Amino acid sequence: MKTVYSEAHRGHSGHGELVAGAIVPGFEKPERAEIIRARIDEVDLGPVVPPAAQTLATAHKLHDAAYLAFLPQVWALWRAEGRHGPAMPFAWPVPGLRRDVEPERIDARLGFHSFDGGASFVAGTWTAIRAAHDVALTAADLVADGAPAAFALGRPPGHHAGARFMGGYCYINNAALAAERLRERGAARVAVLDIDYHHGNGTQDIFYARDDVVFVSIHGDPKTEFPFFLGHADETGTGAGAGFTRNLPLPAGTGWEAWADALDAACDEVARHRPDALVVSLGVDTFAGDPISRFRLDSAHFPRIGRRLARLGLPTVFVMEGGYAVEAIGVNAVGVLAGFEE
Ligand code: SP5
Ligand code: ZN
Repeated sequence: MKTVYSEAHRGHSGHGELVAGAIVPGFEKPERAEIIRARIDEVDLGPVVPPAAQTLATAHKLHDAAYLAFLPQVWALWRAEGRHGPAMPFAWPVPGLRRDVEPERIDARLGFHSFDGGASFVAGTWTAIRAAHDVALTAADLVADGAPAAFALGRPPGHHAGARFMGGYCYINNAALAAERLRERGAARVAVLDIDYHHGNGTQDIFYARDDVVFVSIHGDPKTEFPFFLGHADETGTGAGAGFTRNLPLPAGTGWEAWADALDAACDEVARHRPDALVVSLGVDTFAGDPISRFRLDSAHFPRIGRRLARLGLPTVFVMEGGYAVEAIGVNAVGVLAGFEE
């Protein structure tokens, strides 16, 4: 399959994140995409192509206009306050505080549009976000044009980004963009299957009331695992979307056997809705060696995931999400894709 990739991701580098009481170097770093890119050549997965020019029109169907307008301005507003280090919020408008007055100060606006201290900005962050957006839409177009599958190798990832908020290393929801583009290009129903370790709260937020995009996710139980505040089994959709969201939370420590059973259940759920196309939110932070996650998959399991997904027989867009064991991320991510192609 073709991989869509842009070097612009490299500008999102040198940022920090707030975790366990400290600002630490971002786990979501450029080496991730570079190592996957190198592995694609090593196993001869297929051509690597640049993204085609895209407008933000599809993003505007998924994300709030004020939120989308804010993202490209963040770095300049931060610099205007005399700051040089990474831009990051420190206060958030939880229920009990007001959200109806749009704040003015950059610190307040960052908190207003986020849910954690994990989506920070440096000089090249917006350019990388925009490139990942173009990458996801281009990969969806390849599949809409008839390719059986395509791989959107962008960063930053997207599945924690909701209609009006960033968080969890995510800003614009790349998987949601791919799903929406497949809808625009004629798919009556699209399924998003999220196999990242963390619940895809942003994707769920965006599609929760819709019956044309099914969201199915396997992830660490949010009672103990990030993003903590969404992803429980009783969340199944609302309004017209009732019955079109399915969450399969698993306890930290889950290994291949139980995870593979959940994948079977997730694939059955996808098939039951008879979608015309599939978007896979491809996180490989389910790997036992992942530094921030707690499932126990081995590198040998990732091709088996790909083979199981292939059995759905659907045109498929793979969108890169998490995976932080950088030394293994190439083998693991490309392992899924190679297994799918078998
Ligand atoms: C896209 C994606 O995978 N985002 C994940 C964001 C996770 N952010 C919270 C990280 C918490 C790490 N805590 C464990 C510290 C390990 N020493
Ligand atoms: Zn993750």
